[in-house]
Amino acid sequence: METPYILKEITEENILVLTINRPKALNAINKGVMDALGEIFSKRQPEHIVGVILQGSGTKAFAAGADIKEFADYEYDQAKALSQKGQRIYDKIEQYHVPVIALVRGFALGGGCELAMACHMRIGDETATFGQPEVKLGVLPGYGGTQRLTQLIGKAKAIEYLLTGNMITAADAHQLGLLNHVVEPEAVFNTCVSLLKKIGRMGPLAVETTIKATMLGPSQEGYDQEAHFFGETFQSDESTEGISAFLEKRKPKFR
Ligand code: DAK
Repeated sequence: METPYILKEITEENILVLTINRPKALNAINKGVMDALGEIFSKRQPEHIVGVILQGSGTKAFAAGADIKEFADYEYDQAKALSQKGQRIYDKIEQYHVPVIALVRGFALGGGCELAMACHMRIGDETATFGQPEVKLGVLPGYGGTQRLTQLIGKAKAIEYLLTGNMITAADAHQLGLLNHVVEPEAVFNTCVSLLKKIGRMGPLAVETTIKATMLGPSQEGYDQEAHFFGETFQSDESTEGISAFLEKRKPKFR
C-alpha cells in the first residue's frame, strides 16, 4: 500500500490529528501533500469532531517549505496555476468549519509558514522557527504569505521578514502574535487539545460563523458576513439553548 502523505488519527476527545508524513524531506509540501490537504479540507468533518490539529512528522520541522525539487523548471503559467491552487486550498483551511490549530515544532518555512498561518491558531515549543525565505530563491511567497504575514504581524515587520528572508524565532514569533503560545515541548500537544476541548463546549454554529467572519479580515465583506451570521445564530436552536441556559443558571448543552 502507498504511504499516505498525511496521516489521520482521531483522539478520544474527538479531535482530528493530521500529520504531514514526509520526515526525510522535513515535511516539504509536494503535490501529494497539497492534494491531500485539498481533499481533507474540502469536506466537512462529522458533527462530533470538535477541531483539527495539524503537525509535521518528527520534531525537526512542521514543514520546511514547498518542495523546491518539484518546481525548479516551472514557467509563468505553471507557476501561477500552482500558486492559485495553493491559495485556494489554504483558503479552505482558513474558512474551515471547525478550528484548526497548527502545532509547530522546528521549521515552518516558506509554504510551511504559509500553511501554519492559514490555520486559526499556532502553538509551538521553543524550537518553532518561522520564515519566508522565498526571496533567497529569487521568488516570492505564492500561497498567501505576503497577505497573511502582513495581517498577522503588521506591514512594517512583515516587509522586513519578507525582504530579508530572516528566520523568526519562537520568542519573536510569540511577541509578534504569530505564535499564540510557546510552551514546553512535552506540553505542546496537550495545550492544543485543551484549547480545542474548550471550544468544543461552545455552540458549533457560533464557532463556525465566528471563524468565517473573523478570517475574512477587516473588510466590508467581513462586517456584512458578521451581521448575516448574527441573524443566522438567532434562528438556531443553539442560541435558544445558550440564552435559556444562562437565564436558568445552568451549563448549556450544545452537542
Ligand atoms: N523542499 C524539498 N526538500 C527539502 C526542503 C524543501 N523545501 N527543505 C528541506 N528539504 C530536504 C533537503 O533537501 C534534505 O534532503 P536530502 O538532501 O537529505 O535528500 C532533507 O530535507 C533534510 O534537509 P537538510 O539536510 O537541509 O537539513 P538541515 O537541518 O541541514 O537544514 C533547513 C534544515 C530547513 C534549514 C534546510 O533544509 C533548508 O534551508 N531548507 C529549505 C528551506 C526553504 O528555502 N524552503 C522553501 C521556501 S520557498 C512556487 C514557487 C516557489 C515557491 C512556491 C511556489 N510556484 C512555482 C508557484 C516557494 C515556496 C517555498 O516554500
